[in-house]
Amino acid sequence: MPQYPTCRKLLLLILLALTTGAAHAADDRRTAALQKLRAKFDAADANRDGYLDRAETARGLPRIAAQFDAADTDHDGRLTFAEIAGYIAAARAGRK
Ligand SMILES: [Ca+2]
Ligand SMILES: [Ca+2]
Repeated sequence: MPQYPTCRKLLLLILLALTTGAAHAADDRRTAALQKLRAKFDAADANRDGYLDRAETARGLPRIAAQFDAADTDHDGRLTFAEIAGYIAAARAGRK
């Protein structure tokens, strides 16, 4: 058996480990940001119904409150965590 393919396989494995490591770091940052947002959302949700109405949003997430209608994608007058997270992700993607 020649050594070369093994070497190449090892190199590929190292490359794979490096790239997935970088992807994980980005995932970790995203997860940390989402956890922070979740904590803010829960803190802002004064009546604990799982939604933020305008007043709750204004108190807890003033920057989102300014964009309330844009974030409220189903236009029911209240924001779910998914709506806020989705809005932030879209805003971030648009800024790039
Ligand atoms: Ca609420
Ligand atoms: Ca909504």
